[in-house]
Amino acid sequence: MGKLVALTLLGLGLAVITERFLTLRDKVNASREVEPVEPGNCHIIEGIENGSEDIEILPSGLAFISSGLKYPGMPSFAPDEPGKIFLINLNEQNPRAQALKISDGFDKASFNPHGISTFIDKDQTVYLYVVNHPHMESTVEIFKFEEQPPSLVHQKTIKHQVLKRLNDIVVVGPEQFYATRDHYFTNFLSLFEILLDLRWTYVLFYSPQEMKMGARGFSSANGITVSQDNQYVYVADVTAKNIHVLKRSDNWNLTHEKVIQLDTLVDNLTVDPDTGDILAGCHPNGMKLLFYNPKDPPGSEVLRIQNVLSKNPRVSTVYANNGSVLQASTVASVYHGKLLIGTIFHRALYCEL
Ligand SMILES: *[C@@H]1O[C@H](CO)[C@@H](O)[C@H](O)[C@H]1NC(C)=O
Ligand SMILES: *[C@@H]1O[C@H](CO)[C@@H](O)[C@H](O)[C@H]1NC(C)=O
Ligand SMILES: *[C@@H]1O[C@H](CO)[C@@H](O)[C@H](O)[C@H]1NC(C)=O
Ligand SMILES: *[C@@H]1O[C@H](CO)[C@@H](O)[C@H](O)[C@H]1NC(C)=O
Ligand SMILES: CC(=O)N[C@H]1CO[C@H](CO)[C@@H](O)[C@@H]1O
Repeated sequence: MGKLVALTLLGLGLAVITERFLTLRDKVNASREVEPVEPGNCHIIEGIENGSEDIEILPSGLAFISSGLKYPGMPSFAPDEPGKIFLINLNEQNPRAQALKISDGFDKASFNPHGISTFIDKDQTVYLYVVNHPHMESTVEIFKFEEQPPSLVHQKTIKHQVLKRLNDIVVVGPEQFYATRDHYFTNFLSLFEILLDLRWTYVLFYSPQEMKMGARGFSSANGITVSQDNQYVYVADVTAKNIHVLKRSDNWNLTHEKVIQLDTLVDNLTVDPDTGDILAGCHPNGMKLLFYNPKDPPGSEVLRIQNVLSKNPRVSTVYANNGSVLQASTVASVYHGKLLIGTIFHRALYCEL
């Protein structure tokens, strides 16, 4: 009798896992070849070949790009080189990338930059916050940006047991930020986490005085950004293929407002400073990303979401490519009619809109 129960349970367990696996396969296999879309004058940015994972553009038109991410399960073309932060001036006719000099004061050899965010203080000093994964841990590094000569001066490492397995960050005040925790486990176990659809990942709020849960219930919380008026937080749930719109309260708590469902794996988000639209860097075909084949590479897709807070937000494609030009886009950021598109491990693209 006991054996029968055990067998039944085993059978049920296997059925659940099989069903979840099929769901997962559908989830990551967007089973969609992208039709090419190009907004106009686009070209590859010289000097970036090994990733442009996240992009932050300052109001002055200077852009920071994090490069060289080593992330479990993702390809890397430069697995033995430390990561870099590039600087690009979008006011130039033909912008070129320049790797920023980084001061001593932290372990540069294990620099593995992921999500980035900037903070400008009252004196117009620019600080760059970087989610770093030295030896696959998670820290937040704070740098001061010096314009002449362009360099990053390390100020501080924030390391806390709450700040584990971080993905992206959005700074909302001095040493105050929201961060996404994208998974709990490493490699093998994280597959079960996704298979069982645990939705354990979350957004947290961090400040030196207080740390708290911002919002939970994401399959895999990834990119994060805030609306122009600072009242809403937008979170990309990559495996659920959607964007969560969360309302911020005065004490930094977040409440779910709505979900914008898309048909693509949504990676990182930015807001168009001229219109307030969300720009989303997406992966149209997850399988090609997980099983990388240079002959049939993963493509790129950038979506624009207009009227985010309305009943019917409008979704349009800004850029799409099958990987022949740009592989595995993660993020897109605009600055007065100019568009920069970043990728996990590939190149970076500049377009005029
Ligand atoms: C993914 O989708 C494509 C196109 O529909 C299909 O040919 C392929 O078999 C799918 N792959 C998997 C692993 O399901
Ligand atoms: C990219 O990585 C390869 C392999 O490590 C290296 O040869 C190349 O110089 C790197 N390119 C850039 C622009 O850093
Ligand atoms: C909001 O945050 C406070 C702490 O700052 C917490 O005690 C409270 O439970 C939170 N409220 C909600 C609705 O999450
Ligand atoms: C991608 O598109 C280019 C041109 O649009 C085409 O030449 C190439 O064969 C396509 N590659 C794949 C793998 O479909
Ligand atoms: C800034 C940011 O969210 N970066 C993420 C963009 O998403 C890629 C892929 O999941 C992540 O690798 C980085 O997560």
